[in-house]
Amino acid sequence: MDMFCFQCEQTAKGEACTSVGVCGKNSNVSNLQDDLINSIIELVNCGKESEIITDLIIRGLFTTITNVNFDEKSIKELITAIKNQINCQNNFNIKNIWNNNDDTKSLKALILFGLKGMAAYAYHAKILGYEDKTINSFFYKALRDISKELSTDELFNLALKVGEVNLKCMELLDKANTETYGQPVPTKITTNILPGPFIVISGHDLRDLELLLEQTKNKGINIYTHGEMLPCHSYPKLNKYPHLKGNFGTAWQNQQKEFDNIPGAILFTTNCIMPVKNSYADRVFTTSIVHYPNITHIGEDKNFEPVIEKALELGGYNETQNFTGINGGNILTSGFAHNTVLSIKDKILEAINSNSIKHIFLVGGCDGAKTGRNYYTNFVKQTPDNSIVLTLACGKYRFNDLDLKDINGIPRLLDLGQCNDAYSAIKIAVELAKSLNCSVNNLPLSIILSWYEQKAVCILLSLLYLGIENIRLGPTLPAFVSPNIWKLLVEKFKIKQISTPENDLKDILSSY
Ligand code: SF4
Ligand code: SF3
Repeated sequence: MDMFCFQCEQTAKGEACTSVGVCGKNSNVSNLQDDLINSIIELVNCGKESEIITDLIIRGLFTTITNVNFDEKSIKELITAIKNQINCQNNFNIKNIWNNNDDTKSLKALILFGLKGMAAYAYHAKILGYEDKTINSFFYKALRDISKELSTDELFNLALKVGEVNLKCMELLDKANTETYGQPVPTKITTNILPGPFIVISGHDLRDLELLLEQTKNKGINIYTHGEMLPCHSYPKLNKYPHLKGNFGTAWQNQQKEFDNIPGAILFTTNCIMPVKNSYADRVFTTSIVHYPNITHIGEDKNFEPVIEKALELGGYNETQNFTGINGGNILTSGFAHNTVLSIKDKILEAINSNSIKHIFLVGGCDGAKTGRNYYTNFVKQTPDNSIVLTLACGKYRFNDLDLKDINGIPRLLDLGQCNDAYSAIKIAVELAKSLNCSVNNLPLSIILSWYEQKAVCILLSLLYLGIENIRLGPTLPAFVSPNIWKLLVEKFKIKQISTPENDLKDILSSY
C-alpha cells in the first residue's frame, strides 16, 4: 500500500485510495498530507495555544481537504513551519488510527474530517477579520482527543460536538460575509459569456473575488464566477461591480471539459481544483490554500497582475457564447439566504397553512462525477408543484437552471448560497418551526444531502447535533462510516441512504 486515504465520496472501490487518489492526488502528496496532520497533532499535544499556532492548524487542516492542494513543496513548507513550533517530545502517527478497530477508526475519521471542513470556514471568516476564541480552542481540544484512547460514546459525543462548534463557525462566517458584503438579495445570473477578455474565479473566498474585482476595474476585463462562487452575485457589495457579469460552467467535476482551450484566465481560491490539463494549464492560477505543481500561485500580497495579464493576452471569445446549465437553462437565481427568506416568512407560513405549500425539500450539498448523482436532478424535477426546494452548495448545478415556477410569488427553487450557508437553511427551519409551534423534525421538511468532501461532513455533523432526523444521504455512504456506527446513526437519527427519486418522494410525501 503506497498511501491510505478514504476521506471523500469518490474513494477507490468505495473503500480507500491506496496507490493513487481518484482525485488525482499521488501517494507522495497523500503521505505528506498525513505528515501534516501528524505534525499538527504533535503541535497541539504540546499544550501551547497562540495566534500563530491557530493559524497553522487552520491552514494545515484546510490544506488536506479534497481537491485543495496537490503540491508537495507547499505542503513541506507548511510542515516545516509547524515543526518549528513544536517544543515538546511526542509522536503521533495517523496510521495508528487507521489500524484501529473499525468503530474507533470510523468515529475518529468523522471527527478529523469534520474538523477539516470547519477549518475551511474558520479560514474564510478569519480572512474577513472574524474569529471566535471558543471555535479556535475547540480545534486544539478535538485534535488532542483524536490522539487519545477514548470510548465509542466519548468519540460519538465529540463528533456531535464538532457539529455544534461548526454551526457556530458557519454562523460566524455568515456574519463575516453579510457584514462585509451586505445581506444577499435574490439575483438573476446569466450563463452567457460576452466577447472580450475575461477571468473565471472559482472557490468559496469572497474576499479574493472582491480584490480581483477591484484590481480589474476599468481594464476591459469581465469577471465570471464558477462553482461555489455563484452566490457571490447576490451580495450587494460584490454585485455593484459592473464587470461581474455572470457564471461560467457548472460544478467542479466538469472543469476539465469546460476549461479545455478556454480563452480566459482561471483563478482557484479554494476547492475544488482537479488535475490541470495541458490545454488550459498556462491560464490557471491558484491563491490562498490552493496549490498545484507548476501553476502560478498568487501569494499573500494578492497581486493578481499575472492573472490580469493572461486574460488580456488570451483576449476572450470573439462572440457571445450562449452556454447553458446541464438542463439547458441559461438563467440561474441565487440570493435566498435567511434574511430574504425570513423577510417573507409570513407569506410562507400563510402558504403552508392554506396548503399551497405542502412540503419543503432541502436538496443540497456537493456535486461529483458519479452517474448516480442524476438522482438529484430527477428528484427535483419530480417534486410536486405544491412544494418548494431550498438548495445550497455546488450540488445545485444538477438542477439550478430549471424553471420551477413559483407558488403565490414565492419561487419554488430557492438557492441559499454556498455550502457554509447551510447555516441559512438551519436558521430558516428553526424560525419556521418556532412560528408553527413545532420542532424542526415536525415541519413538513425533508433534507436530501449530496456529499463529496469534508465540508459536507461537518455540515452533516451540525444537522445531527441539532437532532434532525430522517436525513437522506447520497449518492453513496462514506467509506469511513463503519456498519456499527451507521447503525448507531440510523437508530439515533433515522438517517437513510437515498434510493430512487420515485421511492424517496413517495416515502416522504406519504408520511406527512
Ligand atoms: Fe481518494 Fe478522495 Fe482521498 Fe482523493 S481525497 S485520495 S479521491 S479518498
Ligand atoms: Fe462543492 Fe467542492 Fe463540496 Fe462547497 S466546491 S460544496 S464539492
